[in-house]
Amino acid sequence: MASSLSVLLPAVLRGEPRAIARAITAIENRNPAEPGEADELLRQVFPHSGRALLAGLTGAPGAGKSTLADSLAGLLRQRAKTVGIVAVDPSSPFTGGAILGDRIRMQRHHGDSGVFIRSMATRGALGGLAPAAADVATLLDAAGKQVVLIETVGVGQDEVDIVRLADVTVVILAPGMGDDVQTMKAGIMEIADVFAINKADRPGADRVEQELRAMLALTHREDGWSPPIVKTVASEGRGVEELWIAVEAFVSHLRDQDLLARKRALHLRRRLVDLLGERLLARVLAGLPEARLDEYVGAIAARRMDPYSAVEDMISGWEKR
Ligand SMILES: Nc1nc2c(ncn2[C@@H]2O[C@H](COP(=O)(O)OP(=O)(O)O)[C@@H](O)[C@H]2O)c(=O)[nH]1
Ligand SMILES: [Mg+2]
Repeated sequence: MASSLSVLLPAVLRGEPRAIARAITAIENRNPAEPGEADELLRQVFPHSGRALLAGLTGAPGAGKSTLADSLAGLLRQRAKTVGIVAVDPSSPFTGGAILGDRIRMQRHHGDSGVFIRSMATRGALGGLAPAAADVATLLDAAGKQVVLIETVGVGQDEVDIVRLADVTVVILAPGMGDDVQTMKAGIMEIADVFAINKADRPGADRVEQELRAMLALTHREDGWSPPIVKTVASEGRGVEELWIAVEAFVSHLRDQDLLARKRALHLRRRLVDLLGERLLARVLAGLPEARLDEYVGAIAARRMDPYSAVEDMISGWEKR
């Protein structure tokens, strides 16, 4: 392990695509109960991270997130910026859409080691997708990607958590998708620093914009920022430059107000607490045989025990080990 890591780490830091891909696979397969190679790797890459701009792209399935991420990558490459894309897509099975989509998208940037694209699907019971996505973003950052785009379906809490690790969040809407502004999740609306109304080539884009403006007029943000609305046609690259200008304007706003460092510290704090929770849970569960867990469940179901006492029991059992 140590020797393979000593080869892998410098290759990751040099931004070699195959090394990055291998490292991500190790992150995806890591077991929180048994810290191993991936954890050692993450420990060693971490000091090299913190330089990239992390931008979240979220919105309903089919809104055009992947297409937009692709167009943005193209624009950024023209400006000689290196780009990483992490697409978190719990809606597509791991062997299905996400991976196939990656292959198609990678072809466009084929032979350009300045772009790295990777999809992740839902992970198993332990760990969760948000921490894994955060680790992958850190890895791409350390691998020298100047901009890391994190694409995620804006539906559940897990997805909101993922976007919460970004410096700037773009919420993507599109006309005629049943994702009317009124029905958008409040949580998603709150995290939008910039709105993209994609598929502006389709009828209804103006109506979406009007609804959005009406809603934004009622909201107030503590950081004094008014989220701009940019219309895009991602499939043709239209509006993509304007979108990036809006993203950069928000980041400048954060910098000017001394808010960027504070926002990042807040994100690190959340990751730290999440990691603590993940590791503690893994350890407590590792010392608890399935049969013992079943006994608790049986006792609770029969109302001989309550879940609160059971948890206290499990924790004190672990502490005594
Ligand atoms: N008409 C039109 N179609 C688009 C536009 N952007 C993306 N699409 C198409 O919408 C579909 C879904 O796009 P995709 O990027 O996969 O959406 P995602 O699920 O949000 O990642 C694809 O067939 C795209 O080609 C656009 O601006 N206009
Ligand atoms: Mg997508």
